[in-house]
Amino acid sequence: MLKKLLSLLGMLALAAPALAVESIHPGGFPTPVGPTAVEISWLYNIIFVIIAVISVFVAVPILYILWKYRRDKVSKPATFSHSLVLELIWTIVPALICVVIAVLSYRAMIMIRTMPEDAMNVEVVAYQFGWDFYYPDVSQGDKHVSAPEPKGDDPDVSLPGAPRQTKTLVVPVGKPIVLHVTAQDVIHAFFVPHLGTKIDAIPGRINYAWFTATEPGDWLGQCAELCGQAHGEMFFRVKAVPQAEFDAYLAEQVKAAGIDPTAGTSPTIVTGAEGISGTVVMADPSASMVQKVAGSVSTTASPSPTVQ
Ligand SMILES: [Cu+2]
Repeated sequence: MLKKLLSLLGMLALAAPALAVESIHPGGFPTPVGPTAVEISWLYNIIFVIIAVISVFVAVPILYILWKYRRDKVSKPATFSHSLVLELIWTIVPALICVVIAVLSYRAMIMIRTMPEDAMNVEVVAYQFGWDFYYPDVSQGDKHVSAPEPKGDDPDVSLPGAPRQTKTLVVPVGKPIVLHVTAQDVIHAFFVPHLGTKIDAIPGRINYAWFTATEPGDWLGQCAELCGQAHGEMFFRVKAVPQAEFDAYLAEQVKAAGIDPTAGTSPTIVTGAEGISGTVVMADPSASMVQKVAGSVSTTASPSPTVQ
């Protein structure tokens, strides 16, 4: 009987990864695009498989033992107190599994948190209830190149009687994009599931995230931090286009910002806490847009209300 049970457990354990991988996409992660999304999706799948196998190994013996040792079959309880071998196994094996998950997670975290060197910078300013995207690499002094206002309604997020527009962040295919993210009012979060990018937009500070869209596409993003009445309508899009198409798009936005591309210098991009030193940044004409927004927000805690 024990042999039969073990072979059944073995079969279930072998089938579990296949079942797990099959069931991931419907209702799970969307098909990942780019290295950060692939890394997160891969980590999720591995952990899912480990958990599925553990669940089978725990649930099946419990059900079997409940049935096998039910009261009308075994009236006398067992008298042994412990088993050193069993206890060693069920302490060491879970500990090893936790170490494996920790190492894999840490590896993914380092990869996601390390900004690539040859990236294009994009600044993201979230507000109640929308998004602004800036291209600081081609901005000049006080002239900030930004993504244009949306033209027309977005059928994917519009409801009958409630048309909605979505601002689009256009990026070139294959180019790493470093996001410098802040907020004007309350905490928001920039979230594009397909690209594996999710980062809080916090007033008074600049957060960083990166992604590379490895194929052309148009993906819906949404605010992922409850931020007020219209939080559920804070959609945006990230659109990846070939480099030549992107260059033409960017040239148009540079022109719209009133910039002469042959003169002047771009703002200094600060990738550190020094970018938000309040008035210093505000007074600096070469500050980039997120530095200005982050620097203009007071991060001093408000005095606690008087309790009567
Ligand atoms: Cu929100």
